[in-house]
Order: sequence, then structure tokens, then C-alpha cells
Amino acid sequence: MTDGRSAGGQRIRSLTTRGMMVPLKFTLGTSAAIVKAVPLLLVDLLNEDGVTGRAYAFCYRPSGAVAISSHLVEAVDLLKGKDITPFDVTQTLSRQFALLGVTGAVRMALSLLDMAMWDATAQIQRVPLSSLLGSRPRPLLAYDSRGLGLMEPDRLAEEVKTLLESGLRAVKLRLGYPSLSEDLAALRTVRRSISGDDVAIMVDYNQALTRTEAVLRGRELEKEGIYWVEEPIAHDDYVASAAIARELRVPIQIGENFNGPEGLLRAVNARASDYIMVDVARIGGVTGWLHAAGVAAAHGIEMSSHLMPEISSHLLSATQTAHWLEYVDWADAIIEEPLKIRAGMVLTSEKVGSGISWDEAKLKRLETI
Ligand code: SMN
Ligand code: MG
Repeated sequence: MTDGRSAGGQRIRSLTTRGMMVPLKFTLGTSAAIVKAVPLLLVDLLNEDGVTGRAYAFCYRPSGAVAISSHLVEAVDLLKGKDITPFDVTQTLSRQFALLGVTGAVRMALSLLDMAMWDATAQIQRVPLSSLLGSRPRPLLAYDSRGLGLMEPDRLAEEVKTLLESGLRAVKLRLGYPSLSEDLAALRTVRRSISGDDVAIMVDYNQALTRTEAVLRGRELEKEGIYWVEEPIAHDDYVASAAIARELRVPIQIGENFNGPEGLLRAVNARASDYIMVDVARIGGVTGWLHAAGVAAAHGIEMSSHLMPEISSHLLSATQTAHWLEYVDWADAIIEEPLKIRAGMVLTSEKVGSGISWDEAKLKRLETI
């Protein structure tokens, strides 16, 4: 303990945020948007012990990075000089931002602060984040989510072969073409291009369908052997989602838009899906994830991650009902030690903290926001 700080507490000295555009190796056409480059916000939180906690988040749009950064600056001003823990951050700042609304960019800012503080705590304790959480860095079942956007069938056939060179044995295909027959053609093309039947195919509609269309398309798709159908309809229509989950044999997957553990709890209570997937930057960082994982465990529901695999791997390592890690390599363009894949599994970093450190030489090559 230093500076009269309580055990486990930190005093924030300064915050640095940097918005970076990272070009993608595989253009990602989803039913919502065509993504060629991703805006990532990098956070450095220096505390009075001289330890820098780091975190990054995918911000969906460049303006998202600007908004999140602006909320972060204000949040850190409110905390400066105070002896705080991640637990306090969520509690105190949720009250301060309550009238603006702890959702969207605000939720992401608070999640990033929490993630950076946990990273610093794990560094101070000299253990990997997953070990600090009572587990250890584990190899994880993971699917490749880098490609297979909406595109011409010929290109889909080529792309899936390239993706499988990574060694992972599962891929996610984006659907939501204008017609069911086009969705089926895309799925069959991917299936035909994969030798052997041990590769799982997840499909993601990014909220493109109506409830009726979701049941009609789902009934045909499930005959083709898919692993899950993700976000077929508006993400927050839990009543309709529950009806779809009852109608279809194939499991329904939702959750990347859950706002905090409370959002997850509402979906679980509504039986809105068979599986759940959590975005660490929307669920409330490490603290929010732990609460969410408790709900999932109590209900015996398989829980997967959404994007940001570097920190999510630590969290899934400490999740009782851990299911699939969503693997993307977007952060390889900003960090020193990219995640490794061995024998079809993603290896959680064994470095102290979350294992994230910026590669300044790589950052120089990127466009800033
Ligand atoms: C997704 C969300 C945002 C950007 C790219 C892809 C998708 C996923 O919903 O689940 O990966
Ligand atoms: Mg999705």
C-alpha cells in the first residue's frame, strides 16, 4: 500500500485516449453496414503507483470513439485523486451519469475504465487477469469471425478456405440477403467449400428480419446443419425473440447489445434465446461480465463473447458456462503480442494483466480519429 491507499484501491493520475482506424484484412459486409476499417479506442489509465492499466474497445463508428472518449475524460475528472476500485467506478459513475443514461457510449466509457483498472490491479498483483479472477489462462473453443460477410458466392468459397488456414474449426457467416434462397445459396457454398463435416457454421443476421421472416428462414436453414442463428430480429424485442426460439430447433444466440447485466437478466427472464453472448464493453467491463456470468451460471446458459478477444479470453477462462470465443484479429494492428491459435483453440495470454500493450511502431502507420 502506498499514499495511504486502501488495499486494492487505486488513485488515477491521468488518462490518455487514442482513436485509431484499423483496416480489415477481410471486408465485413453485414446486413447493417459494410465494414472495411474499424474504429478502435485505446485507453491508458495511469495511476499513482505508476502502473498503466490498458483497454481498448471497438466503437462501431468513428463518432463513437469521439463520444466515448469525451465521456471518459469527464468520468476520470470525477474520480481523480480518490482512492477507488473498479467496483466503486461502476457504482459511483452509474449514479453520476444516470440522468444522461448509462447506455451506448456512456456504458462503453464506464466499461473501458473498469477494464483498464482491472488490468492495472492484475499487473500490481503480478498475475494474468484470469488468475486474479480465481481461474487461470485457458485454451478456448473459438470461431473465426473475421470474414464471410454478405458477398458473391465465389468469393465466399475462397474466403472460407483462407479463414480455415488459421486452424480454428468454426466460422461465422453473415446472412440477411434480400431472399431466403440467397441466404441458402451462401450457406451451401460455405458448407461445400469446407472439407469434412467437423467445422461448425454460426450464422448472424444482425437484426435484419421480422419475426415471421425469421421463423420462415430459420426452418429452412436449420435443415442444413448450422450451429446457431444470431440476432435474427431487433436485438431488444425479447418477446418476439422468445417466440422464435420456441419455434425453431436450431439455437438462437443474442446478447452483443445487452446493456449491463440487467439487460442480460431481462433477456434470460424472457427466455429470449437459447445461448447468450456478451460484449465486455457493453456489459460493464470485467465487473459487469462477472455479474452476467453469475446469472448465466445460475440458469445453466452457455455464454460466449463478442469481439475484443484479448480480454474476453480471460473472462471466458473464468466463466462457469463458457461457450465460444469470437475470434477476430483486429487488435493485431495495435498490440505487441497478438493472440495465438493452437490446435483449433485460442490461447489466453499468460502475461500479467490482460496481456495488452500497444505497439507504438504499428500505431504510427494507422489513421487517427
Ligand atoms: C458484428 C458486430 C459489429 C461489427 C461487426 C460484426 C457481428 C458479430 O454482429 O457478432 O460479430
Ligand atoms: Mg453478431
